[in-house]
Amino acid sequence: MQNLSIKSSAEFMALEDKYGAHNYHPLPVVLAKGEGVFVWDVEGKQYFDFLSAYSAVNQGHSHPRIVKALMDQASKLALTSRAFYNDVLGKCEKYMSDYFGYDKVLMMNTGAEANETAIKLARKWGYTVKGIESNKAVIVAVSQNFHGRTTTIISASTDPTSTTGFGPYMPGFQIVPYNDLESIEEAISNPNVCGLWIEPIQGEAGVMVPHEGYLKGCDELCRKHNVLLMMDEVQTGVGRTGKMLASDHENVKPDMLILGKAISGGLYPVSAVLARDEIMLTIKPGEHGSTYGGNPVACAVAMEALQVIKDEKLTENAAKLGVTFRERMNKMIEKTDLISLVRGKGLLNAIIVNDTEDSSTAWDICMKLRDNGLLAKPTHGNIIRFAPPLVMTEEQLHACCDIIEKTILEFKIND
Ligand code: IF1
Repeated sequence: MQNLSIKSSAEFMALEDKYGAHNYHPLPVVLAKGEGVFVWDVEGKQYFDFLSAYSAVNQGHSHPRIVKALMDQASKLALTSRAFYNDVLGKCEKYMSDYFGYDKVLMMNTGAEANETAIKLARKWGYTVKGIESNKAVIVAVSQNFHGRTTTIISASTDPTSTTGFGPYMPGFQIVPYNDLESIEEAISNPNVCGLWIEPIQGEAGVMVPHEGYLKGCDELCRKHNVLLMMDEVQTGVGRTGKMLASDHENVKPDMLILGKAISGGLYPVSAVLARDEIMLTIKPGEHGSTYGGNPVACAVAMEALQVIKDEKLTENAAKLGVTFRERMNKMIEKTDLISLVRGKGLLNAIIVNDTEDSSTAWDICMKLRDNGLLAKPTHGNIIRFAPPLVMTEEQLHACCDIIEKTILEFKIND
């Protein structure tokens, strides 16, 4: 590896600024090590990680079991492509199908690719099973969605930051208001609709939790109108919200389950779509694929990462610590005008800062949180998302709440 003699945070940030695309505005901290709930910067300062790489690191940074699975497989057989069989993919497909209760799984790499795959499956099912006229299929999505960054996915986005300057857009999407079952029924009663595409909780939009019964209502409407319920659990899945899947909070079993992020515990890009045979087998050999999709390393990592979730009871821990976290935040909110509310499920939460969306207050609070040893980042404008690894202990969670409370109660706007 090139031995650049740089070592300070400032030098690393300058390097990224000079040689990297400016498609992010990271918090100014340069990380060099991660272990469990902790990360360390290049100067050796320790932080609690309260973002978990947007809920990809549910199992904690560099979980030893997952690292071992990665290294063992990588040193044996890393990539065959799907031109040939291998001795890992079938085991992983069975493991994941049994784990989530579906007939089959289609393995991809990123959450966006899994959502793209779900779009293609829904359309193919629409034409070959539901009987929609060729090229007339419509997928209904909801406002403030986030499903990834590809040009097809942003064609269903209502966020100008995601869409401006990237047209023309893919046709075949209809957007209805979020959390509104009436508008969903009106839209999916159109016989050309093949899928309803939602997140059970909207992460990027600011941890928007729908009203009780929303998911059940969506499912019932999909049954009534013969439309596939496509559930994007890329961010909410794998124990994050205190259930294995956020859909489980309402006992909803979507027709298509879209997973990513924490199915590999942050060690390797792995994503997947799970569905019953009637849907999955509409795609024939040669009609969809990916060079790395379902490769042996991805499969070995995914099976170990998912087993860790069960073995360490991380879903139950997220449920328990989530209650503690929201109780602590609500007590803090009583002592300050700066924060208006806390919302979320399990360990996917957000606080709403009492300032305008375009103010720098949420960012400034995150900068102070960084100084006090906790890393988080604003999602939209005045909302700060809090999503620590699910391996956190009760004691560590209270230490984090102490940091958040100290930071908020000492914070002076424009300080
Ligand atoms: C970025 C957001 C979070 C996702 C859901 C699919 C994907 C994501 C529900 C795509 C990815 C990431 C992407 C990353 C930041 C982060 C994010 F702010 F973009 F929206 F978490 F909220 N479905 N979310 O949350 O998965 O292709 O990234 O593997 O693009 O800035 P991916």
